[in-house]
Amino acid sequence: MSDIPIPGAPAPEPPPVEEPTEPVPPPGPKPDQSAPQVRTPTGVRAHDDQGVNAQQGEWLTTSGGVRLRETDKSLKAGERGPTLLQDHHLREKITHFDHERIPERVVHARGAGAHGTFVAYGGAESVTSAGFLAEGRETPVFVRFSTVLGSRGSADTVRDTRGFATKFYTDEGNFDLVGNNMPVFFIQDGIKFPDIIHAGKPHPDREIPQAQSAHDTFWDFVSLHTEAQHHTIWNMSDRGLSRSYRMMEGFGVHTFRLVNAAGETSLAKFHWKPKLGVHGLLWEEAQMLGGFDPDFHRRDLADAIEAGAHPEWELGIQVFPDTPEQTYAGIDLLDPTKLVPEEVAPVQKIGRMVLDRNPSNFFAETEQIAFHVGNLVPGIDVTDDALLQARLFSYVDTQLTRLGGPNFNQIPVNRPHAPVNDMLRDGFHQDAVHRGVAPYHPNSLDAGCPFLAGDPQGAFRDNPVTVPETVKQRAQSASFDDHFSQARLFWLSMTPVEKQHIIAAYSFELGKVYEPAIRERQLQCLANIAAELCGGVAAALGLPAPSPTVELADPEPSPALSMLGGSYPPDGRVVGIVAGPDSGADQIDGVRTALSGAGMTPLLIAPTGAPVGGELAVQRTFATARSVEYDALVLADGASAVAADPQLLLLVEEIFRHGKALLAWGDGAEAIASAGIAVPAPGVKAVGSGAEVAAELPDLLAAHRSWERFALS
Ligand code: HDE
Repeated sequence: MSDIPIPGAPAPEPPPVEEPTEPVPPPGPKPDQSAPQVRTPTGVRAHDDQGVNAQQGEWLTTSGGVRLRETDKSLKAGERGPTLLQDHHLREKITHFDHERIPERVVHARGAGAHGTFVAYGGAESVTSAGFLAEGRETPVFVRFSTVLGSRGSADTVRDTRGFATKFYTDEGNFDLVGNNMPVFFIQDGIKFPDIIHAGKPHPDREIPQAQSAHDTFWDFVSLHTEAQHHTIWNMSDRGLSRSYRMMEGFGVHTFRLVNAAGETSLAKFHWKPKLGVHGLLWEEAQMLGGFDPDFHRRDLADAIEAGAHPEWELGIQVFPDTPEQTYAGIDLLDPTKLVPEEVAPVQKIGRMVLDRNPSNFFAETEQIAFHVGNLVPGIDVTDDALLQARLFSYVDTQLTRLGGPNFNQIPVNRPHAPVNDMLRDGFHQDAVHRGVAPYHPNSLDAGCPFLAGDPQGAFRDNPVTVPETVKQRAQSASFDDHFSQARLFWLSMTPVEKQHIIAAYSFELGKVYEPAIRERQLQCLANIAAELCGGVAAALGLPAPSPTVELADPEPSPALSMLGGSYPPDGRVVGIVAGPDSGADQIDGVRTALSGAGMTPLLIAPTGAPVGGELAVQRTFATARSVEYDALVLADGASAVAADPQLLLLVEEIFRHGKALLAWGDGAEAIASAGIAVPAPGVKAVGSGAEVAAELPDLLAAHRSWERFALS
């Protein structure tokens, strides 16, 4: 029988450890340091090459390297007397501790990251000279995913936009693609950013609610500043409730300018397409997870990578001619509240990214990584999008406070893999010992070094764009005034069940708004988007549905905007296996092995923590298992013995209510029937033996949920 370590499994009892009296080389990892006990399908622990000891040497020292003879008692005047100021070791230890925290990001404070590799397919050479996009070129990357509004300790599963920021450590320097999981933004001009964020953050008097948009100030702002309405409908869709960071699209949002080797320019939008499809949580699941597992997305990403289910995305670009108008199919490419439907401008795939390594230290890597939209490589440039222009300023500025000075690019996770000769000097946290006397240009003392690259290798190339003679003004073009047509496009592109979720989301959020005038103003915005949407929300709020104040044509729906449809692999999907007290260990072990082999993560659930069949470690008891953790539930033969247990009934009922797969073998089907659920039903199946479970599950998980189960009103 194979022995597959399972995430969360009780660690084997360590031998009693006595405190050594002689220095010895650092011991191997303690069981509680070797987080989650998951193997790759090949049986190799992903962490093995990283070194998990907190300390590398044999002796405990001060930060000055002096060996310590005591660290448990402070220096006192007598056994019971006051502590002496001269205790340098105490002061150093406490002082360092006092300064362990740095300011959290003002937005996107809550996040998780991973290392990986990007491999270019080629094909982009005709539009960009960026070396890392040349065919076959491999580039190391670090990706940080995040929510926007919440503080660093907030729950992962709140309704929000998600950040999707990628640092490419290219041979030509760092390129940062600092995007979101939604292709449009709330505002058209960066000068409005503090306003939208102040409106979305907790109210300044009580500092509540945390990581929520369901409150007065958010809806006050977006209903007044109606260019936010398009982004807002994306938030109210299931895109605002990602199932996993691994199952999100990513978007550069702005239009960028690409430059090829001949100096020809085109405009482009960046897209990340996940191999696992785009999937959401249900609102009820998201709310439950906020309590049961606030770290759900962090855990999911790290567990999947550790288990060898490495998340993958393809990078794609939509390319447009660089015309003086900078529009395409009537859409203003400088307006970040607008997208260009994929059916109008197809997304051309130019490479693939795989995330395959978890950070070794969250603070050093995920917290200290500093993205910057101005980190551009030759061949990729910015446009005059007024939102992008403001971002070019903000991302360096914010690090000066957050990372404590101007040398944050010397922090290992930020360090370019290309040689750096920047002539920037001194400042807080200067790590380098620069030599010589001529950090200036031009110089003769260093033989003129370093030299300027010039075209075409040099970055920040000023493309010969004609700027018409104009006047200084705080204004924007009239094309930016259309705030509703693309929100309507989004609505019309949804399937019925997605529309139902959007109505429910607006109803919930506006139901939490106290000020009647704000609710009514937002209903007016919804009337301008679609009568069906407005009617549904108005009915839930018990308010009359207003008539539209703008006349909108019906755009051609864009099926690419819907999350439904398609069939996806089960990589990293979490499957609960419920065993009864007398379930046989052999069959259950066989099912677990087969599920792990197929890329899924099985968790064994039993009434108590007693090993199943006397030998299989249990990961969840009925007291600790809750349905929201699983994508599917399997009821093992022998589960009928506990079919009447209220905790199991709740588990089965919630899995069914949330449209997730239920599978049973042997008498396990009785546990499903006890919950009043017919077998078979859509996504509910009984099979003859455990051997059939692994063969059936991928099909049941392919569409994420059994959407047929959701009755549409
Ligand atoms: Fe950001 N944004 N942003 N943003 N943003 C930051 O930079 C800002 C915008 C995005 O994982 C901050 O290092 C302004 C759009 C992501 O570390 C800050 C404006 C998009 C992340 C900042 C925008 C983003 C940030 C906070 C309007 C999608 C997380 C900490 C002009 C395309 C990066 C930091 C990470 C982070 C400013 C608008 C995405 C303050 C002023 C549009 C994914 O500099």
